[in-house]
Amino acid sequence: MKRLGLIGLVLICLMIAVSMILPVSAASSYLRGDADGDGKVTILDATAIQRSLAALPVKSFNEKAADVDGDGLNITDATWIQRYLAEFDNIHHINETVTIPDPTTPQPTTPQPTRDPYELPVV
Ligand SMILES: [Ca+2]
Ligand SMILES: [Ca+2]
Repeated sequence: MKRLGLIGLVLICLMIAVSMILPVSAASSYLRGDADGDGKVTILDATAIQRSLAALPVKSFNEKAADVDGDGLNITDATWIQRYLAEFDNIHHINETVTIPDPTTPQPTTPQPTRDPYELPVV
């Protein structure tokens, strides 16, 4: 019994040490269309959008996930989810995970071509 306690203590110390060494990413993700945040896209998500737009109480609401077409939250987002559920189309990639990058992590940049400032333009 005493030995198991010692092993548990060593494992806890090891987990703490690893968590301190490994960088922690602040990146987060959500499921596009999962407006109520229950981990799946259902008709309840379209209903949550409709309720939110009507200023009715919504238990849980993720506006980023609800705005499936990226133009701001409106009734069209509920329609896109209904179309997806009816297997009509899915042009906005509903039910796909969207990862928000950590804003403190530098993003790779595309090198810009350098141009000679004294170069004459090609006519
Ligand atoms: Ca949902
Ligand atoms: Ca929208």
